[in-house]
Amino acid sequence: MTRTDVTRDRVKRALRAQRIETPSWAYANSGTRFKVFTQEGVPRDPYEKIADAAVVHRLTGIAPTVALHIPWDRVDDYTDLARHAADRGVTLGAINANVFQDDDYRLGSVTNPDPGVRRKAVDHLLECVDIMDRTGSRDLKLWFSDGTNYPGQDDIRARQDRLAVALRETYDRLGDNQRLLLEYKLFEPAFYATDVPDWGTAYAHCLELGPRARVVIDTGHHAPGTNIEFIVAFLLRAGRLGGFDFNSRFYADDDLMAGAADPFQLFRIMYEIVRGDALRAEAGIAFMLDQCHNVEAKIPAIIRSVLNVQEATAKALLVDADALAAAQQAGDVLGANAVLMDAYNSDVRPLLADLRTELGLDPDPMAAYARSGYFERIRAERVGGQQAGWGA
Ligand code: LRH
Ligand code: MN
Repeated sequence: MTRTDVTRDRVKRALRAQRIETPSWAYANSGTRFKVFTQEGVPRDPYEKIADAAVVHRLTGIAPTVALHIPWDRVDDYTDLARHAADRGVTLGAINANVFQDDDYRLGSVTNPDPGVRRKAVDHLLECVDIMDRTGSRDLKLWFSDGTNYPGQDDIRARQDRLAVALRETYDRLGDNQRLLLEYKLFEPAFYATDVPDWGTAYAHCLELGPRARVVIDTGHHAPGTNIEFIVAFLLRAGRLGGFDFNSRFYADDDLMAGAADPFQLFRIMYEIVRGDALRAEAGIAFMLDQCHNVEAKIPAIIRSVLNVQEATAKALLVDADALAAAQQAGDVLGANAVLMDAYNSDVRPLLADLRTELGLDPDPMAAYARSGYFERIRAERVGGQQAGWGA
């Protein structure tokens, strides 16, 4: 066995364990404040969203869970929904709460000056934990749109106190195998101060809560120029990285396909994951997509995104760790950088095609989807009814 063969086997072994969670809402209509363009064949309910997610898993082999968003995915019988998913080879993943679409939340949800509004918001978070008990989900994912638009609009310190109280009550409601994942975002919809604006604020609240509170990094939620892989390395070292909402952006929270706008950034992020030995399931990192396919066909866009994360991971696994450590130790700046760039510039597509063949999958999932006739079928079947969306 040559050194290259050993490396290929090591990389394939690690990739076989990769798991990426797709978001139910990415299969539905989405858009911007200017327009939500509808598309043919879009799901009308969580059952159809899960059916589409199952196709992505069937073709990629590495997307076995689907994140839900409440109330967008509210159903009468979550046990039946979990059975529906299982019948199609997938399981229900993180439960995303939604306290950002109700008129009562104009001045905030859990941070609102009005205790009655805060009570309503916390009750929704607790309802989401009830749903997790029925879906068997491990993670409650919390993103708060809470913030202010003008200096003086509200007391920044008091809002942090209100947030901490709400998080505490929710955290204490979790079951032993359940976790709270706190997502931060620099701005939007708030345009002056966001109550959970950055990783430091999320991290501090998680430390205050307890060991089952971790931070989620949405790759679209940072100021331009932010070194996201530094945040990854830091939170991994602290044992407080809970997961990712992968997407990409050219400007703000564009929610474009992961790896589409900045594949090198995605590689650098996955390199810190590999370097931190955090790709394996035991590390407890939830690798999720959080995207909106406003103009492109949704299922192929999600397949492409899963493949983009897989490619970035394969390249990160190719980094010659010994050569890198030696160059870093020697202060060989260009040498060290070259080791990383060598991996990044490697064409991993043949290796991934082989891996899929070994897994009994079509080596080209995008082509396999196009040939499957699935789109033509759902376009014909899903006529009438209300297409699913954000309901915003
Ligand atoms: C907020 C966010 C959050 C979700 C929503 C769909 O921008 O990233 O993760 O709840 O998108
Ligand atoms: Mn997100």
